Amino acid sequence: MTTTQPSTSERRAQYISEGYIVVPGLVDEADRAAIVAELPRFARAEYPVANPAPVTDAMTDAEAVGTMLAVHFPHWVSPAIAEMVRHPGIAEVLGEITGAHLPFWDGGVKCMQSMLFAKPPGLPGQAWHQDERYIPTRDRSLVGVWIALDDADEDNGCLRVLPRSHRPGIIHPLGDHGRPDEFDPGEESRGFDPTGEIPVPVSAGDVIFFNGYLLHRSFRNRSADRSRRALVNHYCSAASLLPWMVRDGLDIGVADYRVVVPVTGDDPYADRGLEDPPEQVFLRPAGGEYTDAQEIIATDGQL
Ligand SMILES: O=C(O)CCC(=O)C(=O)O
Repeated sequence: MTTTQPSTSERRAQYISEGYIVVPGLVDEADRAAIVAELPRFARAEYPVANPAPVTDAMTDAEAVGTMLAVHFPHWVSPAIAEMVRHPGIAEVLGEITGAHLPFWDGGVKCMQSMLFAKPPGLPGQAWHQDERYIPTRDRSLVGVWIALDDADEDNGCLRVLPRSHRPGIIHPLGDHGRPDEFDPGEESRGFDPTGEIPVPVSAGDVIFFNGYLLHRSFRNRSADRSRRALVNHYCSAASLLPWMVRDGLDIGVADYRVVVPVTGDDPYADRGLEDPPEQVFLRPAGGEYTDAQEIIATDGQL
């Protein structure tokens, strides 16, 4: 894979046109290793976990990590991952592209979510979806930042995208995917032509940036012995209100999720303050639902 970096304006133009860009080698080996080292700590519940995995001391780290597909919101409790949310190279690219669809954007960016994927051999992918469906910014500033912790290819279930599918700026309806062998529980976007879908193979340390309206999915990890680990963080314009995980009874027009991390620029809502994150993260177990754990956190009184 080439390591030639495109210019800032080329990256921005490709992001606007295609809905995603790949920046090779953005995360160095030390940072990559620091994130990878966090996975067994979550599997062994060395950090506070709402739904701990069935892991014993006798298990190797690989066996322990093999019990889970992903960790939700690891940056709430892991200093290494909190640092990665504000990684300078990633912040620089976000400063170029986050408001690429907003002519008067002032450069402010905040992070609201992280997910640490283990995806060991045999574990399923995610069916077609648009992240904007779940994290509503509605101003086209939502960016997924997919940090490859392993080489990822079609064999171990790399990210797959439908280039240019972000262009209409519409949210597609959802339905059952009916393929539990391929995808984890969760619905699938419908009502679009998937012709033109492409895999996005990357090397460890490469970073994919994709628009929140871009249709994407991943397949099962079919490899015999290769994990497909990735840290995926989500960001948006600091000016976006985020009616996400809205408390009962709150006016949706003013609801604003404030468990966020300021990354670049000014926070125009700074006078509201930030909210502390919940004290526990939750795991998406291998082969299991995770809604209950999400509810535990959502009713923890802090979201
Ligand atoms: O990494 C994957 O397999 C899917 C990630 C994804 O769909 C997302 O972060 O929205």
